[in-house]
Amino acid sequence: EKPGLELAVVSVPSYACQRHTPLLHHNITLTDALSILADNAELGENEGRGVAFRRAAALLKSLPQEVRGAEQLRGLPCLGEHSLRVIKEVLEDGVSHEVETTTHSEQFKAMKALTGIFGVGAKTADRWFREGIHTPSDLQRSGHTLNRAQRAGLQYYDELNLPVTKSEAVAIGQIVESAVHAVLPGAEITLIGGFRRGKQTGHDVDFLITHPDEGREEGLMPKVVSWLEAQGFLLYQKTTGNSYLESKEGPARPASNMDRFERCFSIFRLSTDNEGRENQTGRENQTGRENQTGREIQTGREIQTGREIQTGREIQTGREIQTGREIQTGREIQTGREIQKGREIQTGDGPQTYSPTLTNTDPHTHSDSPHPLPQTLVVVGDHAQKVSWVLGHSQCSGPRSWRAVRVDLVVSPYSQFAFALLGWTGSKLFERELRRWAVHEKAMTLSSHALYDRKRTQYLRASSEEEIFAHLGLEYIPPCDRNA
Ligand code: TTP
Ligand code: MN
Ligand code: MN
Ligand code: MN
Repeated sequence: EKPGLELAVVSVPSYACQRHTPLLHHNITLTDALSILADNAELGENEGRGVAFRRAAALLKSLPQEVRGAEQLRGLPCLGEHSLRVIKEVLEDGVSHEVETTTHSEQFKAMKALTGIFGVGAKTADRWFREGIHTPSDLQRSGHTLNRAQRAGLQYYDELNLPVTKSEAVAIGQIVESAVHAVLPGAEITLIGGFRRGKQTGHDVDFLITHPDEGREEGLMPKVVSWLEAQGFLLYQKTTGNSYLESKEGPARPASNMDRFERCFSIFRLSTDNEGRENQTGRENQTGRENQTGREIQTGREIQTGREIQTGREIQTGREIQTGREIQTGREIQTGREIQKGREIQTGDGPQTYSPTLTNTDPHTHSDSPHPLPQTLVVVGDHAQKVSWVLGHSQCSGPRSWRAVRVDLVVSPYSQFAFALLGWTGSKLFERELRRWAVHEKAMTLSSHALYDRKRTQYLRASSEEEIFAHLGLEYIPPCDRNA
């Protein structure tokens, strides 16, 4: 018997929601390979295949030690034929041919770059790719009519692809709290998403808002958004009303990831200098910002006129250090790595020179100069907006003291809070597995609103995540172990 066979003896349950999956795990090389194939499948809109790779990767993330040989995998669930083949290849050769081919393919690179634009999904990216648009700068030059989200996504492309740090998330949290408490005292704000699972960086910051007096939360979002807008904190927002009550659909719509809460997808303008950050809470801020800005208040315009670029670059440089550090600190296994990978694909630079600029995504320009983009003014949409990065060389102003950050806000009635919390903490695969477990093993439907027992034909109430796990007959898995 070879040493290491003990892994096969360990019995591993097959649903990710039955397992503890920590952020840091022992099989990163293997899970990185599988997630590239999952990404590729999802970008090709082959969801089933994507899920198969994600389940295989999640299984490996939950193992207590590094897998060194394929024989250790005997008896483990979730490993399909294709995933096993890839795992074996990586174990034996260090790389998988299919993964290498994928990461180097023009289509994959283009789809990654284009779906990296906020507001652009796989369908749209694929259509553009077929038209020969491979990069955000190609898109910019194409003159395509973009919707409001996509225009913002293009305008803040670089920054939105920089990982959001935990301290930035905390600073955003203070702003959100000021806004919420200004319009509804007593409301409760909870950090959800990846940061609640213990990630040190994220692609955005997610918050769940509720109020102990059921009903008080109704119509809250437009007020919060107005407050934030008046204070100059929002670069973009799209608010959707609560459609749960009006929906005539059956209980706890099965197998859907979308919920019907009042929500807001936004881009925040986060001050990045310390002085600004201190002022960034509450009323005072208005003044703080005016002082500090004089220049920046014009930013509303200037964002579109070129200071930004400069600033964008500065921020990037400023943050490179941070990013590099984080990559070393054990990693942000998700966001940071992906970006790092994206960069590696495109430039091959070391992590300390990470620079997620558009130039990196352009195969014709990346090696030529640090700022190879044309010095042209480009008009996007009906508002004349110079897209920031096009003005890469602009010297018209000093360093910018803020950055753009994606923020998701969700409002839930108090009675649904536990379900919303569980549904919005993630990971996405963990959520999917919870719903699959509920349906297939318990004849229940779980959503971010409710849990419905189909045999007893009744809703099961819960005021905590622990109660929901108990209803589902699952051991409680804390947020930090939901990183499937
Ligand atoms: P994300 O913010 O997309 O992911 P994340 O926070 O886990 O990772 P990252 O650091 O990259 O931001 O989603 C957070 C959770 O919200 C995820 O579990 C899925 C859930 N969610 C919904 O329930 N409904 C929705 O419509 C969306 C967009 C997300
Ligand atoms: Mn998130
Ligand atoms: Mn080149
Ligand atoms: Mn989110």
